[in-house]
Amino acid sequence: MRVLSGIQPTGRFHWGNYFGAIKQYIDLQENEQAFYFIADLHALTTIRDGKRLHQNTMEAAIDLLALGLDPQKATLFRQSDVPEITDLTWILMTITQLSLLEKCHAYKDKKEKGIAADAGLFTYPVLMAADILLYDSDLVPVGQDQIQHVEVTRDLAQRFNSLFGETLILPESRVLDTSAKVPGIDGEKMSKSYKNVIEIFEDPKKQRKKVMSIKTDSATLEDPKNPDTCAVYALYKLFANDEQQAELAQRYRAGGMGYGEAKQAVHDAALEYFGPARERREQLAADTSTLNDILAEGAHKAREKGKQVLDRVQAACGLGSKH
Ligand code: AQP
Repeated sequence: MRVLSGIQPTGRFHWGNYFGAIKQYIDLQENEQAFYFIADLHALTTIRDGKRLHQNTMEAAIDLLALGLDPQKATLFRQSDVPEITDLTWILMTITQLSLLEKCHAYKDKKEKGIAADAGLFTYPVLMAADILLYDSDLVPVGQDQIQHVEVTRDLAQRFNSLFGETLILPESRVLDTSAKVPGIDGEKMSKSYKNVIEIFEDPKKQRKKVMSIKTDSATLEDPKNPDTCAVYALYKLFANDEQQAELAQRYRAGGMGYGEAKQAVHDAALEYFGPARERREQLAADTSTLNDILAEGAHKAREKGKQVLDRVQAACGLGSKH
């Protein structure tokens, strides 16, 4: 089975990216054919600074490797190193109903928050569909916010197949119930564009400050607290084992424990959890030539597969010379 997923280099990765997506990437590389890419073409809709985009892309690759992505097991590549992707995007664009894109919540949400929408942001789900379909992907590990885009991918593949004959494979999304929507410091979905993120590799002091600022209700120290509605508890659950989770939940319900103490527990647990990755990251950052080799090798493998599928698609719809 082929697993594929992409992640945007729009800033440093945060806990939502890790528990929603990256952790799944690492688990799935063990037994599946995994393709993971850094979505620099997608990031171009928000970053208009060439140096910064390049730098972010390299940092993203280092972060993924430090977090456990193994280039011997998974193929890691940069989206823009596979130019076939934009050929397939155009082909899919010609069969995409505008009404389908208007319904996509990533675009709708950003527009509602006053984030300027251009054609790139509006057509992002078509590029994402091409990302998935170009490699005959079966499974796409994502956070909850991306399920709709995988549905759009299925719709487009189905439409293409019904117009031109069976050509494209319909993918399934894979979402983990426990981390489908990681909350940010304001309790909303953790998201770079909502500026509520806690970055994985942030300086520990700065990270602590952010953790201590997580929004809670106004219950006093003595009051019993509800773990099920509390962002601090939701974040603690990501790092803790079952026993630790049950213990904190019990202390919440009993009262007598302040949110400050719970936040400190989140901070300590996160430092411990990502400690080994922080160390690996320092070593990887010092060796850019190995990093470039990994990305070049990944692009080569991804392109080989991408070319095969694009040939099939072009032949089906009458483009190019292969009929
Ligand atoms: N809060 C989250 N909870 C669970 N999963 C999440 N993901 C992102 N935020 C959460 C998952 O991370 C993967 C990579 O996402 P992306 O590169 O598309 O970035 P994003 O979704 O755009 O992340 P942001 O921070 O929300 O960025 P902006 O603000 O630029 O949109 C995806 O699988 C996503 O589901």
